[in-house]
Amino acid sequence: MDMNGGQALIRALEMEGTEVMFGLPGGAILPVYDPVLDSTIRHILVRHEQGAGHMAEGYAHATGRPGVAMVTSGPGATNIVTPLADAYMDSIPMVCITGQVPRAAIGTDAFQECDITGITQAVTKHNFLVTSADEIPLVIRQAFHLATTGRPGPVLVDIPKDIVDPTNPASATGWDWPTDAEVEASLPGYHPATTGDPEAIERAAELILAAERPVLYVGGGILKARAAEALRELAELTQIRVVTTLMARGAFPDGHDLCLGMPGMHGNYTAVTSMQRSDLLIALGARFDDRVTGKVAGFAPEAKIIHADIDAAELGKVRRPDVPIHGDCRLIIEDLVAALRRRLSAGATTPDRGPWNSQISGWQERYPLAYEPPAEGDQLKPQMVLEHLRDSVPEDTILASGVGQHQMWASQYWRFQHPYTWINSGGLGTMGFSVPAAIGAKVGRPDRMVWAVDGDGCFQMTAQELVTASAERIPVKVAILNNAYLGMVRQWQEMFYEERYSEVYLSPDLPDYVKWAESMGCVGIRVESPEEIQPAIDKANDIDDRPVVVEFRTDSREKVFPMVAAGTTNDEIQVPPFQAGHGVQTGEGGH
Ligand SMILES: Cc1ncc(C[n+]2csc(CCOP(=O)(O)OP(=O)(O)O)c2C)c(N)n1
Repeated sequence: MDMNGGQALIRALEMEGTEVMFGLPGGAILPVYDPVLDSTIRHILVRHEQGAGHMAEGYAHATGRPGVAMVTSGPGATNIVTPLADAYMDSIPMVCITGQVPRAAIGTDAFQECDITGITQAVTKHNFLVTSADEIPLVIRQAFHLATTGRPGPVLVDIPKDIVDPTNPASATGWDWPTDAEVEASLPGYHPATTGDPEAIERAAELILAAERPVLYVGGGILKARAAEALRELAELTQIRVVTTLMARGAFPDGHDLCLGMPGMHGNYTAVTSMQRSDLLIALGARFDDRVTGKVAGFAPEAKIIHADIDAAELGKVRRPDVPIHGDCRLIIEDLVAALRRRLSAGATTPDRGPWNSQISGWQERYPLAYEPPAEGDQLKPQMVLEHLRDSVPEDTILASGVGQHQMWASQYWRFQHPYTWINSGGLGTMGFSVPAAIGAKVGRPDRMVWAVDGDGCFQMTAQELVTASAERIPVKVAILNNAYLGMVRQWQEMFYEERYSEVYLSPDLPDYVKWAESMGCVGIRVESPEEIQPAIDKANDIDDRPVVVEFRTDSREKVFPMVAAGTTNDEIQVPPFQAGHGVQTGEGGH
């Protein structure tokens, strides 16, 4: 069948199962936009290319399928660099198509030319500059294969205009759809790992049975590996407590007796301290991020480490594992469960973990996540808003968040019971992530309620995508925790810069969020007093034909606790002042 490169590109995306793509056209990608009109693929026209990238990420987070974005050359391409970096850090499968100037113009500083493969080399799993129309189907197949297998990540495909432009003879091509075997053979150096080394798995089983104070340290890789069920089996079989990192919230149900919640800089006391005092950390799809370890030299000093990861580069990158296991986490866990069962039925026993379990319960009792209730006349407590929201939505609601204090409170105070219900920017920490990510998630999961929790600073970065949501009838809901500040930065200035507040004040009224929401086709609601919280949430939950924005006026003085200050060890975790004041010994570090 004869076609042009642009048609081949769209056909290839269809063949890869693309149901939706997010993008914005321009000169270099124009010829590809023409066959979009005849395609089964739904195209969502964004208002800024950053929005397209984050929508693709939100879609991928919520569905497990790769998100697809398409933008033009030059500024279109550079506008999507942040989402690519974000997807790279958080291992999100994504395929991004960029237009490029015609081949003959490359390197001439042509209008809207930029070297996007050069620019994105460090933030993509792989990228391609396609040099002939005939290559398009194979490159698209390679791109999807690379994005979705092994450690997932973003792949960029840069397409010069002349090979997709039907007016140019260079765009003429046949249609040759490569087989799976041909795709694999075309990537001879790429061998994503599958099962783990059986000997390593046996050594891991031995360590697990011998440990007195084991903790399952679960990272986002568990979700990428679709391993939540396998993890549950492992935890229940061994009765080992589980911490879920910021990227793994929902991988193990918060309501489960064995769940300790989130560790890290703003993790809860018990999750942080149990890791710190553990004698065996079983790290599954986790990468010993500095926000989890604190000062690495002082991290979990007595713990042996089992580290399973799909990416061999993670093993020993931060902390040398006693047992490294390279492979797919789901398969590794399944093999580990089988090895443990064999040993248990052959009579293996575990040491008495009673003292450890009571130590954990003691910490949970003494240091629950807590905040001081508002005094009469105070502004809303952000944690209280989140508790109301959490208790008013279906359990499988998808929650997206921005970056800052509101993100930490959302992760702390929500109750994640299902995988793929928490979407946030963990590695890159990208302000402006939540609104477009929530839109992408809702497109992928229209059956689910989708809320974005955002800060007033973050909201101002990408709010215009609510115009996209209104135009496309994507009824997401946004809760802005408006504390009139770049709150997280304000918190650091208060705690570490002697309350010298530099360039963090935003104003509560500028912009007027309700009017802004309304002007974008959304319902806008403002909440200023505690009595208004519940009715506003109920109203927002009832609206299903357009986006809703609820602005909550929150107390700017509120800080996120617990906190492990940057550069300190997890022993130095700071609980909120009203808990610290009780004179209780706070772990062996004590303070
Ligand atoms: C794009 C980007 N710029 C700057 C930062 C640094 N930063 C981290 S949190 C934060 C404040 C966020 O403010 P807001 O959205 O109002 O949320 P809050 O912390 O008040 O909840 C800033 C500026 C960032 N993470 N991302």
